[in-house]
Amino acid sequence: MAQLTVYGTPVSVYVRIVRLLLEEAGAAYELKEVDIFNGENQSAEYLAKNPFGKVPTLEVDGAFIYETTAIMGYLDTILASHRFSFSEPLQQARMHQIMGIVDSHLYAPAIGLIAIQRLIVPSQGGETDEDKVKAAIAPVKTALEAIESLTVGSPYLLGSEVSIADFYLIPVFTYLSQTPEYEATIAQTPKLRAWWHQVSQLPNVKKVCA
Ligand SMILES: N[C@@H](CCC(=O)N[C@@H](CS)C(=O)NCC(=O)O)C(=O)O
Repeated sequence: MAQLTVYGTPVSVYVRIVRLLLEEAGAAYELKEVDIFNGENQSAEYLAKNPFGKVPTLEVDGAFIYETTAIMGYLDTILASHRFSFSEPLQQARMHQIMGIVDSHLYAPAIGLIAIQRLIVPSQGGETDEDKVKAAIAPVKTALEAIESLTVGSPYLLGSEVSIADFYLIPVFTYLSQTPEYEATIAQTPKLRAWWHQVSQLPNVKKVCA
């Protein structure tokens, strides 16, 4: 079995995405802290593993893989025989659409703006920038409503089996659901509301996203 090491900060959304798959697959792995809050991700040592200074990076027997989509595809292949993706082409396309929406349209407003301004800034003694939060609500709603239209929603986003699409969305919901903007952003997404109600209770979600 390959030796797996995840480099990153445990509170990172993308680190959590990778760890959800690892935990669900029952894999043995090591988590090595790279602190994105003190700039450790910009150290020469870390940039040699990931030139963009982002977390996570996965080390497999001395080889480094970065970009979460690549890491997830790799781990799904080596650990789970593609159990967390689909052989049916339309379902596979839906899964990739949800991953792409999280990457390109949801992460920045939901995490970079709402969660940072509501949860991180005040915890460090700063004041929430209400204008930034307000401006983020519409793009978050657009992204969540798009995901809603692609999903089955019960119990998992794409049906009876958990997939990489769920792993992508769960860490975003973990943070968004702790903010006062949550109710407004999910007002038009009843399937996602029901989905979150169920998946937030899963033991590995509690373990990784606590
Ligand atoms: N495209 C990257 C994005 C990863 C990402 O944005 N990670 C955030 C933490 S959730 C990060 O490293 N932030 C630190 C920084 O930007 O300095 C991936 O898919 O892995």
